Amino acid sequence: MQRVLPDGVAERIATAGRVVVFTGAGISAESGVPTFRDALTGLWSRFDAYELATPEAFEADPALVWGWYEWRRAAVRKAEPNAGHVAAAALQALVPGTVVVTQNVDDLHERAGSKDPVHLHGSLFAPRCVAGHPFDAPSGDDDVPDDLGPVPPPRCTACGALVRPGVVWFGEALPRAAFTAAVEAASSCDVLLSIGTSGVVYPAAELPVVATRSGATVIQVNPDETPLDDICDVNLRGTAARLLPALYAEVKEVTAGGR
Ligand code: BV8
Repeated sequence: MQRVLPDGVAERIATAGRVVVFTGAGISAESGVPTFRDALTGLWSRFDAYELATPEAFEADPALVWGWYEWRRAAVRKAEPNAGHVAAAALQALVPGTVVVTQNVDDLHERAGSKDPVHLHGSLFAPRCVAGHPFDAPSGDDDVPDDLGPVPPPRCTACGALVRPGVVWFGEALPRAAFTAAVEAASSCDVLLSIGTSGVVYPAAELPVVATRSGATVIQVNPDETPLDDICDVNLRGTAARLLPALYAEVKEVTAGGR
């Protein structure tokens, strides 16, 4: 397999006490899950994801926003983890102190075998009512039509309040435990891999900066330039599903004493 890492970097990862695998929408792109900056498709194409993912939008039109999340849930259910997710899970198994920290609300890291990924922005599969009661969404909604439109959200079985997606909307605080764990991991890691994120959404985008300020080696995997390029020690230009397996193979070779 063609080498992708500059000299010494595979050794740095293989011998690291702690590694953070920080991911964004790009790692799920090759699974067919549209990234946040990809224009929305179908009936959603006339909406802006940054506007729909807000408490204001849900307040104004709960059925529109709930319908959008039902559509995304169905798309993720139909998707499969790709070689990028699989390599991240394999790296976690190979290098014990590895933590996966994701901005993604899909469950593809878990389905690829990653242990306890930290979801900074919540999950599509943890709805709760606006009063905070968890809501047990009926599973098996795989037959959701592609042109699914607005769907009135269900009511909480405990208090009757509206049920909302268990995600963090713009203007909302991140779950304290998740963000604290992520900052703690980034400030004490030896290596942080930033995979498929544009680095524009805060406070998540601060994590690579926290890592580099703490002396960690920061490696970016992205086919395009991002605002993180300047703080990264290594910028690997390419897709997650192509580059992460190659990166993993090189680290494995080192741990197997092959280099
Ligand atoms: C808050 C869940 C305050 C919902 C999401 C500082 C400066 C400026 C603005 C702010 C700031 N601090 C706060 C803000 C405001 C705001 C913000 O950051 N705005 C941005 C847009 C300017 N932040 C917030 O509102 C946060 N909350 O600040 O609250 C507060 C504090 C205390 C008390 C009360 C309130 C909340 C932010 C979280 C919002 N929720 N998601 C949902 O999913 O519906 S964010 C959502 O968008 C994703 O989770 C993700 O984080 C982000 C999208 O970014 P990426 O994942 O990077 O994806 P993107 O599409 O942008 O890029 C994809 C990348 O992959 C590209 O680079 C592409 O080249 C690459 N790629 C493509 N294909 C591949 C690939 N890479 C590899 N392989 C491939 N195949």
